[in-house]
Amino acid sequence: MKRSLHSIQLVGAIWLAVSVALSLAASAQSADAVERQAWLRYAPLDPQTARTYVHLPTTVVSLGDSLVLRTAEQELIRSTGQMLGRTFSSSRDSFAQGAIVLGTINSIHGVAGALHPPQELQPDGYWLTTARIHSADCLVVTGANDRGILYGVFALLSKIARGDSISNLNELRNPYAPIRWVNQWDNLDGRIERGYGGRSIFFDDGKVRDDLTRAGEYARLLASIGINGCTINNVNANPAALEDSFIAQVRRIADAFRPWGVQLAMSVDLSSPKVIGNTHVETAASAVQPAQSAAAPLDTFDPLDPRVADWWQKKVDYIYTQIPDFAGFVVKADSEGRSGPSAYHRSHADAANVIAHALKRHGGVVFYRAFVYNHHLDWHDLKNDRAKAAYDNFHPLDGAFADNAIVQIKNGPIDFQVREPVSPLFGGLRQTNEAIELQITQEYTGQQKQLCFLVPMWKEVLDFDMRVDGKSTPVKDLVSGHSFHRPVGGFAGVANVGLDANWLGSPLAMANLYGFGRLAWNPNLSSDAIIDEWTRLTFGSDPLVVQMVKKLQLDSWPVYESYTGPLGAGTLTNITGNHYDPGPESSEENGWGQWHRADHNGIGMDRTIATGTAYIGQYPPEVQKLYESLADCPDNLLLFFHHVPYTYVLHSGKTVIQRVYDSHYEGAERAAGFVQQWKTLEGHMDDARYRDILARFQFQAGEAVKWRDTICNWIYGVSGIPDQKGRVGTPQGGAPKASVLNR
Ligand code: GCV
Repeated sequence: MKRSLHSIQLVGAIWLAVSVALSLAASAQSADAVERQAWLRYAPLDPQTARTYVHLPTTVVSLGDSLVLRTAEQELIRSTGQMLGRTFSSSRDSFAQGAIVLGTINSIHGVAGALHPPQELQPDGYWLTTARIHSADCLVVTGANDRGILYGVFALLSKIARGDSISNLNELRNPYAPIRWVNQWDNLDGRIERGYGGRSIFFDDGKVRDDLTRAGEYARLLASIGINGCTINNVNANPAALEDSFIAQVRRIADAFRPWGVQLAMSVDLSSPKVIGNTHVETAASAVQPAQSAAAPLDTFDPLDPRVADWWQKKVDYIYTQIPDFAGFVVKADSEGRSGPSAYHRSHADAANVIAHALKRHGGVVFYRAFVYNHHLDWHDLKNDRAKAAYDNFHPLDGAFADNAIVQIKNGPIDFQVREPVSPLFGGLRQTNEAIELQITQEYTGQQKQLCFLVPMWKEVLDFDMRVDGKSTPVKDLVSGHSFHRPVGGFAGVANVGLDANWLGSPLAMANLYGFGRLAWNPNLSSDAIIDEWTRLTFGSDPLVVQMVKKLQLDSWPVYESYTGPLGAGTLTNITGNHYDPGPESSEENGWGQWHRADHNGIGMDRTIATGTAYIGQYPPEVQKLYESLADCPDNLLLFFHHVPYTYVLHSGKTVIQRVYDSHYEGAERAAGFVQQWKTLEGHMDDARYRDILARFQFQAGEAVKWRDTICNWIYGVSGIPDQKGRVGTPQGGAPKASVLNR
């Protein structure tokens, strides 16, 4: 009897444990599902706000039946219903009670002939307006194409989610540039280079994943911010990505993207023709099939060899049989060990053009990355300078690239550092399409473990006036093709989202993905406006939360810069290792060229025309003037451009060394302040999110102290000059440390 009671208790306990585990799993799953929605949560509005949309018609009439239009309709019906607690439904033609009408401007003219947009609608542009259609008041969401309608629907939903008025709507928005892409650096085995949010949403173990749910969800997020292309694999490309059998798998990713108007693109290795077999594709439309048995690879990848041109053409033709809306390729060549045209003494334009030519008949484009440099530079030679490489390699080729080739240029001349000047190459190409490459994944800016909202940095870059020919030529106008009337141009953001529920590895880091899309759509938006939108969409409209989250985000880049690399010192992180921890010694005495040139007498790279590497000479004259003289050079880039003694007095009146000490101490203090500021939000959001983010700020505060102490001790060790405030280089402060640089 006793035994059976025991077994009943045991069974009961197991049952309880199992059901608790199941319900925890279920609630964790639903928390995950919410997290995955990112800024597209569309939480129910409070009743008062919901009432302000009482006149919004609940019938949705779509004029057409395309895949993207159907997506737009479903998104509208589902999300308005969720936010407003009413039932929205579609109808073919029921206008009587008023309707939300979705259609291209041409189809809208079929029901409202007199409706004309106030300005021309460009591809992907949208117009939200009101009209009387069949004697009923209707809200019209229209665009030049179906993608424009989808973007218009997302714009309308964003307004409702943020409680903005939608009465008397008349809003026409065109994108600033036709190219608005994200790049993913996913490897085919499922790892992501410089990815901090889990494994690839596309690949696992050398194959495309069976379950591509996340790929579809990602495309939805991208579409909501106007992104129209996504490169799915690492720019350090595995040639196997171009095997016919792999393309057939990649087709499924394109299928997942297509409803959202996101076109798929791939990174390719230039040596592919020499690595993988030719495909023998028949070009007659009816007979296009992968080869039954692939031929042997070519013995060359020389871009000027006709067999290589033929290889690319056949490969591209085959891709378009599988993916008719394929967007194109991204190429990294002759960089960091990748093969490139130099193997055959050919130019980068030769390499880009052979691929561009193959894509041309299908409407595809090739992005050719300007991130080309020698990573075996002789560090003894003070005239060597990696920063000069992109301009030196590409400026002489201006005009030699095909019309569907785009030179993709990183924002700065080095590599996504916390502070760099803009790349001079933006001003060095007049007859070549350009795109700016920005890094959403925070490789050098805290790897999503620390908060660093990058939109203000990107704004500075995009607004920077290059003064080409002494005229206003801000970077945003150069890359979008406006300045020199180029046919294409735009924005590429290295995103590297992964399978983690919050995509990037941190909920607050998602503001960078959102902000990239918004800036690519309209670089004239302010950082404040962008973060305001993102915060309200992600956290709701509690004024305390909105104000605090915005403040923390907007403070985060300056704070991160202040304890990791003030005065444009360059890379003080561990560059031969993880690109995260402080490691100032690792920048020097190697060929990578991310040097800060600190020695006992001074610090900084002399890049002047007069005495240094002459990098400054790559800028137009007015910009040269800004940086060449010590007197004019802004403090925040001083050490990028000049080598100065530690006792050099800045515009602020402080010496360089004292500024370095103070900046690190202030930065660490402000990072600690983030914890206190976040704590004021307890009870203002769900506890899980509150605690998760609190733990991240606590961690960041510790990391800031680590950075502060490492850098301050290092610079004291190199310079021998103690901190005036007694924090470093005194018995109470950090101990002096011998440095390999103390030569
Ligand atoms: C994909 C930096 C990164 C590399 C990256 C490279 C690039 O060097 O550390 O991981 O490679 O940039 O942009 O090609």
